Amino acid sequence: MERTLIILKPDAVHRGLIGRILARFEEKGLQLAALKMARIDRAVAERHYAPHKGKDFYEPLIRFITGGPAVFAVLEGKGAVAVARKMMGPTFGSAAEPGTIRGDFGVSNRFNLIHGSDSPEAAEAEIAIFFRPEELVDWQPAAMVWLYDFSTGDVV
Ligand code: D4T
Repeated sequence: MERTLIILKPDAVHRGLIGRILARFEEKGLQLAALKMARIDRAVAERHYAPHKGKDFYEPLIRFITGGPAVFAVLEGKGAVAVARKMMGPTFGSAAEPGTIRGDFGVSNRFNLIHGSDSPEAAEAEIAIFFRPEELVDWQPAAMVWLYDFSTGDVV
């Protein structure tokens, strides 16, 4: 199954939204493969946001993401990268549709609560930054056979 990396940013942690946001992914049927809390240090933040270096929002963004604890989760599921991105909504809280995480919980165009990998390749690279291989737990939810139809040989 495809994996994605989710980061609950310091605004989500400080606002007490960890449980509510993770619950959405659990309810959707994406399964947790790893979970931890840590502070993102400046070097990691600079690497993560390297494409934005030089932009006017770069320094405030680095301050924000390093300014409190964050929660890191690896989620698994069919098309997990795209499914999670859709659930998050677009970058700016002010523009995100109700029903999405950013649309329901935030209004800021910077404090946008959550990061999700934007491709399976990016997910593998980001997971390797935040987790050691042995921290990924290989398991199947008991309800797996009711999450997907496996009866045809495919995962539908
Ligand atoms: P991340 O990478 O944090 O998941 O965000 P997105 O993938 O949704 O969006 P992004 O890379 O375009 O932006 C990264 C981060 O920068 C903040 N930001 C962005 C900002 O403060 N001002 C801006 O004008 C933009 C475009 C918000 C998210």
